[in-house]
Amino acid sequence: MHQRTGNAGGSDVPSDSTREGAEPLVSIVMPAYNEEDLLERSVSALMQRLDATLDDPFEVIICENGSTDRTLEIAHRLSEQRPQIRVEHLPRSSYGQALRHGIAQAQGRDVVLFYVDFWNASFLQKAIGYLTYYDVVVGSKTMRGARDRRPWPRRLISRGFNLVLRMFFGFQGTDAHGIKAFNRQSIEPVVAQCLTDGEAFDSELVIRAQRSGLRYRELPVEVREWRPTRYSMSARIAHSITDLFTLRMVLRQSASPTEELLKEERM
Ligand SMILES: Nc1nc2c(ncn2[C@@H]2O[C@H](COP(=O)(O)OP(=O)(O)O)[C@@H](O)[C@H]2O)c(=O)[nH]1
Ligand SMILES: [Mg+2]
Repeated sequence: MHQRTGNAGGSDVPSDSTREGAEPLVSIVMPAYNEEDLLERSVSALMQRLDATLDDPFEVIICENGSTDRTLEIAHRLSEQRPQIRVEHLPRSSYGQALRHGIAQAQGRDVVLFYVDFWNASFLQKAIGYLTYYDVVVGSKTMRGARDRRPWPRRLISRGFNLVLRMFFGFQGTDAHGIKAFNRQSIEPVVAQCLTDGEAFDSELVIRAQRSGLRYRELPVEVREWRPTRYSMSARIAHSITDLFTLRMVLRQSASPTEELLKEERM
C-alpha cells in the first residue's frame, strides 16, 4: 500500500511526487460558479500550500457550471499553467451536479471537497491521515475545537439546519455542510444514490454515507470565508427550508426495500 505522507512542517521544496505526470493519490474537487473575482487567487494560493505541504501526488478538479462571468476562462488559464489542474464544465448551474461530476472524474484514492471561498490545507493533511481508518472525514464548524468566524446570521442558520438534520433525519454529526474528504471507492456508491442537485447534496451525501455504514469522522475546522455571502439572509433561510423538504422527499422515495422491511419490523 502506498505510504500516506504529509509534510506539515512545510518544506520549501516541492517533492518529486507533486511534479507533473505522477498518478494522483489525492483529488481535490472544487465547485466554481461565478467566481471570477476569487478563483485565480484562491487556486494559486491552494497550489502553493499543496506544493509545500503535501508529498502525495495530487490533482485539483475545478468543476464549473452555468457561470455567466469569466470563471471558465480563468479556470482554463490556471490549468494551462499547472498540469495538476483540470477543468470540468457542464452547461447548467448546479452545485450538486458539479460535485457529483467532479467526484466521478477524480482519479485519486482520496477525494477532498474544497470551495473557492474556503479551503484549509491543515484539514487536508489531517483528513488524508484519518482516511486510513475512516471512509469519510468532515470538517465541522461547530464541534469542540472548531471556530466559525462567519457572520452570526450564517452561524445561526447553520446551527438550526444541523439541528433539524439531527432531529428529523437521523444525522449523527455536528455539521453536514463544509469541506470534506472521502475514500473514493467507498463514497462512489453513495454518490450514485444521491438525487439532489442544489446545496442539499451535502446533507444527502453525509446522511446516506452514515446510513450505509461508512466509517465517519468529524474534525474541527476554523472557518472564515474569503468573501461576503452572495445570498441575503431571507434567501438563505428560504433555500434551507426548500432543501429540507427536498431532502425529506428524496430520502423517503429512495429507501431501499431492505430499509423499508427493517422499518416495518421496528413498528
Ligand atoms: N459548479 C458550481 N459551483 C457552485 C454553485 N453554487 C455554488 N458553487 C460553489 O460552491 C462553493 C460554495 O459556494 P458559496 O456561494 O460560497 O455558498 P455559501 O458559502 O453557501 O454562500 C463555491 O466554490 C462556489 O463557487 C453551482 O451552481 N455550480
Ligand atoms: Mg461561501
